Amino acid sequence: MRASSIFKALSVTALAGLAASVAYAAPGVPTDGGLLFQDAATPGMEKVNALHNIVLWLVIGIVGLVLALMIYICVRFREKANPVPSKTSHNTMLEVVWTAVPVIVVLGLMLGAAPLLYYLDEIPESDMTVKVVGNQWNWDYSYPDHGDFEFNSSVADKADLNGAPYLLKTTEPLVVPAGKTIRVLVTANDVLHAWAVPSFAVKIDAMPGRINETWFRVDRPGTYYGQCSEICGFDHYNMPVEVKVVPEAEFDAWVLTKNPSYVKNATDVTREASVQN
Ligand SMILES: [Cu+2]
Repeated sequence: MRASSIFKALSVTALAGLAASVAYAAPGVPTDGGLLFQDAATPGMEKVNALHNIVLWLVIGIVGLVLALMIYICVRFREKANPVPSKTSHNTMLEVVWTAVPVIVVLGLMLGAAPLLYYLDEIPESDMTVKVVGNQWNWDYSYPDHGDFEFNSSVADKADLNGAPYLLKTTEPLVVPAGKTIRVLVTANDVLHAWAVPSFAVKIDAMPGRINETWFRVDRPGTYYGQCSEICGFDHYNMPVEVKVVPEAEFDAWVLTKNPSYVKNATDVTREASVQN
């Protein structure tokens, strides 16, 4: 094989490797060598991604500009080329510009970020609530709208993975219906934890004695992974979050396996009955 064709083969392999490492196999799952964020699974994460992509280019532009200016100054005003040093010490116009431009940039960043923070924080009209309780080192999930049944979700054994990612798969995932706005109440039993799912743009502290709330809505059924994101002790690395998003009918069937006496829309039925009376 000639040198040029070896080089071509190598570069094709490298490009393919790069493309494979950048592409994500599925949303909600981290990939070895992956770059940037995981694919967005919620409208909130889509907005975070969009803002991030703008800010990233802005940062690249600023860094590039400052670097270019520094290189220019180092070359243009070096000692060798300027045996008689300049005595310039002020330039009012320049000083106004280099003060005003960063202020405008920071204000622009604030105008982009503040509405997004409010959007993520403000819980819209929700379809159902789940309660999350952090323990050292696993999660308890309960469903107050579905008869308050409860179960525990711990890290899955290596032997039970079936191809799912190690340290992310759990013994039992949080199950929620697709296309519904889920309100999440988060607290903890012992120490600080944080319930976090990157592809949802959700990361919220779980604090003993306090209930924090957040929300998400996932339209695409699938399994999404996260981790406890507050150092909480010895097995902190060992308390993954697994959220399984399923079509509504499948969710209803799953609820019945957990709580056979649950009647869907029971409150609506009662309300209709009372209206008729
Ligand atoms: Cu934790």
